[in-house]
Amino acid sequence: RRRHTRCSRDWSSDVCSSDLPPIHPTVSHLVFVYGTLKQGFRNFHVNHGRRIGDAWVTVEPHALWICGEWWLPWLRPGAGVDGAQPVQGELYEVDDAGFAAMDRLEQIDEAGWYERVRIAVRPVDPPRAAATEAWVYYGSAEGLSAGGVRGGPLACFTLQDQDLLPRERWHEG
Ligand code: PCA
Repeated sequence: RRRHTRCSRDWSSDVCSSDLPPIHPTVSHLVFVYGTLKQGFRNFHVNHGRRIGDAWVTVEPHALWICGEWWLPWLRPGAGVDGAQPVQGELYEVDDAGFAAMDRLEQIDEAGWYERVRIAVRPVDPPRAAATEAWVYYGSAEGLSAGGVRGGPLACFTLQDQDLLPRERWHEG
């Protein structure tokens, strides 16, 4: 009898998960940045990610150009490109909102700007550390031919490269 009483409890009157305030679980995304989103560079304020490790590098050779009117770092796949090499950058874990902010900055919905794709990256040190997949913003092929190549292919976009665009023009590009 006792057991029966316990088991016949009416659970429908209990507080259940649907009465609790909604939780918005945020998914995290790994993003490899190689240009102005790096720490200390001019768009770092848009990067709300948590930095992982120190320097990372692409597993495949890439062509990192400086492109167009705003001297933007413009990463392209390296296949068949003279001087293509693994390119250095930083890895961040970014939540949904931070990811959306980066997508807006890079104008991935606009033709001729950046495209977000997945590539393999690995820590620079130690060189044998495991590779991982991450998102990266490739510059578009159209943007490269329309905007013109100003420099590269680079192994790494440096603060000196960033200064090729005068500071008073940073807000434009
Ligand atoms: N911002 C992105 C793509 C190029 C740029 O300037 C980055 O830093 O990875």
